[in-house]
Amino acid sequence: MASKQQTFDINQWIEQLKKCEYIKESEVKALCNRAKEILIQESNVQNIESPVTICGDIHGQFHDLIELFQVGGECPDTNYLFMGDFVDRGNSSVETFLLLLALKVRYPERITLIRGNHESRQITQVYGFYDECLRKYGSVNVWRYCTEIFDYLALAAIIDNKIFCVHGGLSPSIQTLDEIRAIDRKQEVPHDGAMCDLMWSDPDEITGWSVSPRGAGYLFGGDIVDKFNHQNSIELICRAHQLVMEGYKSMFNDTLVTVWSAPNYCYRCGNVAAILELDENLTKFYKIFEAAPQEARGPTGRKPAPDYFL
Ligand SMILES: [Mn+2]
Repeated sequence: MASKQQTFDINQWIEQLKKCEYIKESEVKALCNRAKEILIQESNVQNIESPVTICGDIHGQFHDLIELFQVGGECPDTNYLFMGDFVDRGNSSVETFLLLLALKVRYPERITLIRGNHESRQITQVYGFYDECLRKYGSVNVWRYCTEIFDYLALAAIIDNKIFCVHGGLSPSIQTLDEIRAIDRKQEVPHDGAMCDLMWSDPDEITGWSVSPRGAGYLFGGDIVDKFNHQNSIELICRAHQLVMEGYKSMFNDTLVTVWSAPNYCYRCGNVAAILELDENLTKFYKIFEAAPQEARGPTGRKPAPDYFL
């Protein structure tokens, strides 16, 4: 007998989403409910084992995400860690986030998603995701389901207890990983404090801490990284959050690296993208890729925001 109960066909949703077709609102709701059950179990600093491929910002560039999987291998054949900023800026934040979330539900041990500063109710109302949900679904329900899931995403990850991964960077309020583990993360990204800094901070060629021109988070120098890494027995900090024209950038004698995975950011920056593959010995191998060819992406929609500072 027909019932109102939503059938849960995760494989079919993944297939649809991979074609950049968005799934029904009721299916998004069911997907988010299942994702919540999985994400709530994860630590603020999610433990991951190598081998794993680390990715930076995607920003709704769906066709470039498909290109990323071509370059890095499909999930679950390749294990993935995505370091946040799945949404905003690009034309397909809905399909991008829902595909990653569907892969998380289907292969929870094979893909890790951590939160970026754009996984926020406030930021997504300014930089595109809110408008895109409204345009594609005719209501804000999908935006509400997704932003609720954002609150459950891990804040950071640690690979083989040696490589610390976070969207933005360090915080003057945080000395140890245990202090990150103690944060109550199930909330909107605050305007200041430890949780905010992890998503907003940037490394810089300075000593100590400095005010960030972003208006949130801090700038931190190599001495801060040395101290944090030493205190937590970490070899490397891996983070995203800043456009790098070459796709990745190593700083402070290879103790910190930025990985950026949105090629030709905002469809106009002309940069290449990178992913960082770590084998079971944590040997690093960067793979560089360019934007998906124009014929793969269809007509581009709305113009990107005039600045790309966030
Ligand atoms: Mn960011």
